[in-house]
Formats: sequence, C-alpha cells, structure tokens
Amino acid sequence: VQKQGVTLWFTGLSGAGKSTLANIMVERLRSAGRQVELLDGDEVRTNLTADLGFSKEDRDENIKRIAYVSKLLSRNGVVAITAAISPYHEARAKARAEIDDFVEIFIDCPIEICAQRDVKGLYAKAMAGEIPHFTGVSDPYEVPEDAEIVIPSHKHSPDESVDLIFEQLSRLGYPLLEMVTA
Ligand code: ADX
Repeated sequence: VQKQGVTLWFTGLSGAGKSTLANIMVERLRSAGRQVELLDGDEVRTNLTADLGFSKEDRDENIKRIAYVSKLLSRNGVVAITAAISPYHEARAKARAEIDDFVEIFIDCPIEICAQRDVKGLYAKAMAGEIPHFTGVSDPYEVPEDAEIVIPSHKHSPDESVDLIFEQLSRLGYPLLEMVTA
C-alpha cells in the first residue's frame, strides 16, 4: 500500500460523536503506521481560530482555515481528520472543492439524543437561552446531501462505528488500515 494522504471530514451536531470516533480512528491509524493529524473544532478554536465566534461568518472562516490546513497535510501523505460541526453546506462544498482527496463523513445522531447525552452541558444552557446561536437549537445545521459516508452513531458502539467507517473507506479506495510499506 502506498502512502496516501486524504482528508476525512467529519460533520455533525455537537455531541453526535465526531471527536470520540475521530480519536479512535487516530489511534488505529497510528498503529497501522499512518501519519495522522486531528483538527478538532474545540482544540482548533483555542489556537488557529481563537479569534472567531459562532456567527455564520465566523463559522465559515473557521471551516476555511481548517480546510486549508487539512489540504496542506493531506497532499503530503498525511491522513488529516477534521472534527468540526461545519453546519453550512456551502462551506463544506468549498472545502471539498479545494482538497483533492476528500471524504465527507456525516455523524448522523438525532438532536434529541445529543441533547439528552449533553456531554458538555451546553444543550441545557442553549435551551435555557443562555447560549445564543447554538447549532440545532437556535442556529441551523444543514444536513449533508453528498456525504460519502453516513454513520448513525446512536445505533452502534463507538468501535462499531469506526469499523463501519474503515470498511466504507476501503470500498471508496482508501484502505487506510493496510500497513504502509512505501
Ligand atoms: S463550527 O460550527 O465552526 O464548525 P466547531 O465544531 O468549531 O463549530 O465548534 C463547536 C464546539 O464549540 C461545540 O462542540 C461546543 O463545544 C462549542 N460551542 C460553543 N458555542 C457554540 C454554539 N453557539 N454552537 C455550537 N457549538 C458551540
């Protein structure tokens, strides 16, 4: 298997499981000898995009910068995994247009379940009106129509979801868990 870079673009609501699945993927890919970099929304927003908020303009700028870095990485043989809500179709389409090897992975978890889990306690605050423009509550999430991979994360364990993602990546021509020899 050749060293092959690709951007794996996760999208989905807060609490859908993007970071959880992305982190498991990072571990498995590293074990298989891949060079991997994770661009996680929460992490990126403390450095690369610390100047941005959650207006449409700021989210678009956040996605644009994440896409730029993933492009640089993936064209140099790295598996770049992004885990940002990326709620707007147009911003995702621009990222796709800019990056040669691009796979969109929609983590499709109903908002009721995300809100019930409420891992960070943000849905409760958003529903109480304490966080304006919260995705899925008071701000839009445009459901992807052209994602290569769709994972209903609430129907599987995280490890099963990751198994499904790797299976489908192989079918798409990215057998990323095969040992790298070149
Ligand atoms: S994106 O819309 O620009 O792609 P991103 O994934 O980077 O969002 O950041 C989302 C994270 O920021 C959420 O997981 C949550 O922890 C936090 N957050 C804070 N305010 C908001 C908000 N108004 N809407 C969504 N997420 C928010």
